Formats: sequence, C-alpha cells, structure tokens
Amino acid sequence: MTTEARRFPAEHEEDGRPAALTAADRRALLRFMLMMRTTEERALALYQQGKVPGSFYDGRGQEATAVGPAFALGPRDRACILHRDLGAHFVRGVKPGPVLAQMMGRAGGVTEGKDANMHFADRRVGCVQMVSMLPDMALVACGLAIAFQMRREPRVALTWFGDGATANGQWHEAMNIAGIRKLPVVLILENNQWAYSTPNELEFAVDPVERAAGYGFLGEKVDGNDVEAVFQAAAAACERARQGRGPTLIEAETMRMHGHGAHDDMRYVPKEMFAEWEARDPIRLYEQRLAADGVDVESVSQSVEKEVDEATEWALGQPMPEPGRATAGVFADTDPELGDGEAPWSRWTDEHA
Ligand SMILES: Cc1ncc(C[n+]2csc(CCOP(=O)(O)OP(=O)(O)O)c2C)c(N)n1
Repeated sequence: MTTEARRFPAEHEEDGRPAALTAADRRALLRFMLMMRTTEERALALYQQGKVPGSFYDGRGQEATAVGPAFALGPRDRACILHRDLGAHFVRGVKPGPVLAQMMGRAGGVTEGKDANMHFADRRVGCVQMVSMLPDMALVACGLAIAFQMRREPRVALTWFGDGATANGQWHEAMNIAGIRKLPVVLILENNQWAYSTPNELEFAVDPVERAAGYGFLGEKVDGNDVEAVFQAAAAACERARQGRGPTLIEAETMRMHGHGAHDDMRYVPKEMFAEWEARDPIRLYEQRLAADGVDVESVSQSVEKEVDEATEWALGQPMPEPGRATAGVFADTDPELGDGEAPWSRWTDEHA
C-alpha cells in the first residue's frame, strides 16, 4: 500500500521544487522526529506510572507530518499546533524538559503545567496554544494570516487538523475565508485514517484533497509518512503564500499508530491495516534512507536518547506549581505579541547569516 501523490486541480502551475535540503537539514529532520517519538514514549511511561494526570494523547506514526511542515517555516511565521504534532514544538525551539514537566503538570512546564499534556504552546517561539474545539485552530490561523496580509508582511500562518475535524462547520468557514481573501495560510490535513473510532469512509464522500478546489485554491496530497515529501509540499505552499498566491490545503496521508488517547486500545482498527502502516513507519523509513546515504543514524538516535533522559530527570525534579500562579498568564494582559521561533532549515540560517 502506498500513497498516490496528487495535486487537485492537477494543472496548477509549478513552483520550482524541490527546495534544497543539506545533509545537516536531513539529520535535523530525523532528529526532530526521534525527539517526538522518544519524548512521547517517555511521557507514556510516566502516565502509566500515574505521574501524568488526565489522559495522554500522542502522535505515534505521525512524526513526519508534524515535523516536515514546521521545518519549512521561517522565524517570523506562526504555527498553530495540534495534539498529534509534538515534533513541531521541537522544531520551533521548545525543549523536551519543559514538555515533560508540562505533561506532569509541573512548574517547569511550558505553561507552568496548566492543562497538562496538550493545550500548551510557547508563544515566545511563535506558537499558538491549541484550541480544543476542533477545528477552530484553522480559524485562528486564518486570523493571523489576515493580520499579515493587512500589514503587507511576507509571513505565513500554518496549522494542522485531523480528518474528523474537516466535518465541522468551522473548517468550511476557514477554507472559505482563506480562499476568498487568498490568505497566506497553509492548512495541513493530517489524515490519520480515523477520528477516534470513525473510519475515513464515514467522514467524507470525496478524497478530501479535492475539497480545496471548491474554495478556490490548490489541494495537494502527499505521503504523510515521508518527511521530505511533506516538507517539500509545505515549503512550496509557504512560498506561494508569501508571494500572495493564496492558501494551500495539504493532505498528508498517515496513520495514528496508538489509540486516540492512552485509554483507547484501538480494537476497531483491523490488524492487517495496522501491520501495513507499521511497515511504513516514518522514522524507520527515513533512517534507512539516510543510512543508505552514509549518515550515521545511530549517533543521532543516541544523542536524542541522552537528551530525553536528562530532560526526564530535570522534569521529575520540578515542583508542582504554586497555587497562587493558577491564573497567571491565562489572559494576554501584557506583551501579547507572539515571539519569533527557531527556523532550523538551512535556507533561513543562510538568509540570516
Ligand atoms: C467541536 C468538537 N467536537 C468534539 C470534540 C472531541 N474530540 C476530540 S478529538 C476528536 C476526534 C478528532 O479526530 P480527527 O480530527 O481525525 O483527529 P485525530 O484525533 O484523529 O488526530 C473528537 C471528536 C472536540 N474536541 N471538538
């Protein structure tokens, strides 16, 4: 089973791909995917030990879809990140220590532990905290994009959402305003085959990539387990957006390899389907590809392992937050601007050298 890459409408003008990736860029892509998986594995173990309150949600299997688009962003672009996209936070410069502290509700967490394991983002690196009503982050991204357009700034807002989220009215409102105003927004549909236990065939009557045409812009379907394919599509979409050529819907076809949350044993997923996707694991595939190109992938995974070990120790040493801080930072009463994020793609480094 493979994903057939396609553009809809197919005759859309070309845009000078592929974007250049250096050897260091490719190591970084692997590193961020490994950091997501390793941190989430560690967090799941902490959850099972009773140290993570509530439930636990991860993005196992979706690492390429999280990391590839974030890697295409420039420092002044903005990211509206969802619950399966931990790798995007890492690309923007967030470290695993504060993420693990966050998941345990500790003081050193990204939001000082408020709302534990998914409603967090570090505004200092240009990320917007997740809105749980799905898919309202798409509207937030459109709002950011309207601001960039009005100020004539060559900046992009990028967001992710699931296949299930596209059934809700707000998603269609976001698509509509994005198309009408030709907003500089990039919309990443993480089609992980399931919305909780609802399969794709009960979610849409057409291939969702085709829906973009109904709103007047390009839809592009890519293999969401191929980090370079997702990156390339996102880099081209960001470039088009920056040039005033409007939004892009990118459907990254992938699979959620864990339950909806840690409480879900995903018994509704057919075993053969799971096995087929397991053979397409985005990290193993990319490791094989880089190893074939002579990259020492073992040293990358060892350094990530070490960093996450140290981060876990640090997070476990963090105290619980002071009760008096419970409402601090809830409203943007001071300095409401989002800061700029890290943009590790060598293109940005070169431009800022
Ligand atoms: C408006 C709204 N309705 C219901 C929910 C509860 N809910 C949380 S996640 C989820 C499934 C989302 O599926 P999908 O968009 O495919 O994303 P995935 O979890 O598969 O990544 C639902 C129904 C919600 N968060 N918001």
